[in-house]
Amino acid sequence: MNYTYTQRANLCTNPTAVKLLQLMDQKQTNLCIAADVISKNQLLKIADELGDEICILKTHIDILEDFDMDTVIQLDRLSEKHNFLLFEDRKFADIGNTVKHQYQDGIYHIADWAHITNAHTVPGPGIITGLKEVGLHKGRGLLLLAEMSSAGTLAKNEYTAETLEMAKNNKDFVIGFITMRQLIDDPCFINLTPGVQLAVGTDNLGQQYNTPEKVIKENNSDVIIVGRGIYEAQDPIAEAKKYRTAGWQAYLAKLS
Ligand code: S5P
Repeated sequence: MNYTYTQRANLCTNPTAVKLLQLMDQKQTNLCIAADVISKNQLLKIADELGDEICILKTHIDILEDFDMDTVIQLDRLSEKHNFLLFEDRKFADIGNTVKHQYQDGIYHIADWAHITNAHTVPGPGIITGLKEVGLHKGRGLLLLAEMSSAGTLAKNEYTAETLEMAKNNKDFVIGFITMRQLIDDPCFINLTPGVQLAVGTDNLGQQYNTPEKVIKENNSDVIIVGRGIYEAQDPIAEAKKYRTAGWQAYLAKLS
């Protein structure tokens, strides 16, 4: 059975998962923008101009050439103004003790502003325990990379299966997956899928694209992650509206 995002919110306990599922239905959007730009002004412009179209703004905060703490103060204000969540796509991949520091310390202090972050499971479950020590009491949520969109990815078969087990054992903090499709029928795990454009295709570095319809309706994912398809368009706002509509129509079609 396909639950609405709101019905799923009522079944979950992690506050970030609840907030995300509720705001998707409230705003009628399952679009996450991957704002992979390298200047603070470009990033804040995207957040403000596209904020009403999205449920999540995904950052790679370490690609900014002029990062300062004001960047995340402004992002936080924009996330409240437009009602979206902040997802730092940090892809942690080290032992628990190291990722704890990477999550809370350094110059980015990710845990202090990012509602959501993500991790590879290659080190084993200690990576989740470490991140959880920092993020759980702040109400943050973690996504595990169960699959990747790139050609030749090693995240498949047994690796993916083990990742699902780690998620099931950490349901208080793990709110879902980066994945190409729904992998477990559990309403509290939210599936986010990158590699989305309006036409199927590839880039020249191994990225592989599927359409919003395929991702949401056929593959039963929940959130489309779109980067260059939007921010490299001539009119990013108009393009974001197209992706938002395509993603939302696919969700409605799946429900009916
Ligand atoms: O498997 C993955 C996981 C992620 S989070 N493949 C991805 O492409 N991503 C991220 O999604 C990637 O880091 C980038 O920020 C975004 C895709 O960007 P696009 O420009 O190809 O849409």
